[in-house]
Amino acid sequence: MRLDVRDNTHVLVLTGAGISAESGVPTFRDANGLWEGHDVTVVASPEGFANDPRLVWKFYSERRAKLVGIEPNAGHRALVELEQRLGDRFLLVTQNVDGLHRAAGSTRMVEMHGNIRRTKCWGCDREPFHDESTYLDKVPVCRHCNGPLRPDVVWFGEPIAPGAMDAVEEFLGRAESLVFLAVGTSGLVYPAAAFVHVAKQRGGATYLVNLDRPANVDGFDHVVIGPAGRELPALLSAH
Ligand code: BJW
Ligand code: ZN
Repeated sequence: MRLDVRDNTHVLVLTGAGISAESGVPTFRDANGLWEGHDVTVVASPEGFANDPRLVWKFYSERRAKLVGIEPNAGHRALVELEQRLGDRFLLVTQNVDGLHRAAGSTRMVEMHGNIRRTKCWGCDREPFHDESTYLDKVPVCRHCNGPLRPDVVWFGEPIAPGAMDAVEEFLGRAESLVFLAVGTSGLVYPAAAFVHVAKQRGGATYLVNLDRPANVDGFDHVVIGPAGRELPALLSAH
């Protein structure tokens, strides 16, 4: 199968943890969604942070440390090539916080769940800042307000990263002919899981590349089951 891209086709791509799996980044729901016996959806939540910020920083610090030396894979690179062909008729929205799309060279890209290598303040509005430090024993403190610092990622119940939904709306607003492609995502987390339905409502053709059948599989017109590093380059190869 090939993605059907014509002269005026706009392609909106949504990626999830599965696209980074072949780079060696564990998916969110690997190990049955557990980290050291804790439910990751609790560790990655405002309630979890309020209850035990040290534990939450340990979780994110370990994940920061594991990203050192990790490289993008053929799936990330195939999306860079597609962007180069389409220019402004391309937008990539990623749920991933690992920064691998940017490392691969994607530029028309929004990180809707934030970035794990940024830190922000839980207590004040200071600008989030680049941070690769690991905090294993002590919760870091803000030098402006003395409040606890936290990773600049989006937890359940929090609004999507500033500007991300606007970028999607703006893109959909100028898409004459729309193709939507989801890659490596379980279709369990909203609003990302609903993008396929939004695309269909707007007359878009919908494609999926995933290792297994996700929760929202029924919304897709074309389904490719297999690893993204192998299937994406094939699906996106130029005619
Ligand atoms: C491969 C592969 C390979 C493996 N090749 N494939 C509507 C209905 C119901 C509930 C809601 C709703 N709207 C909102 C909600 C609430 C909530 C929600 O969705 N709850 C559900 C659980 C029901 N959503 C929110 O709270 C969101 N916020 C929001 O809506 O705000 C509204 C608001 C407005 C104004 C004020 C306040 C609020 C926020 C969601 C935030 C999600 N955050 C996390 C953590 C980020 C930080 C971190 O990384 O720690 O984001 S949770 C986690 O899940 C992470 C991921 O980005 C996200 C999605 O996971 P993903 O990427 O799909 O990974 P996996 O592991 O689940 O799946 C991987 C897939 O890849 C699998 O299918 C594999 O088979 C496949 N795969 N290897 C191809 N090689
Ligand atoms: Zn502060």
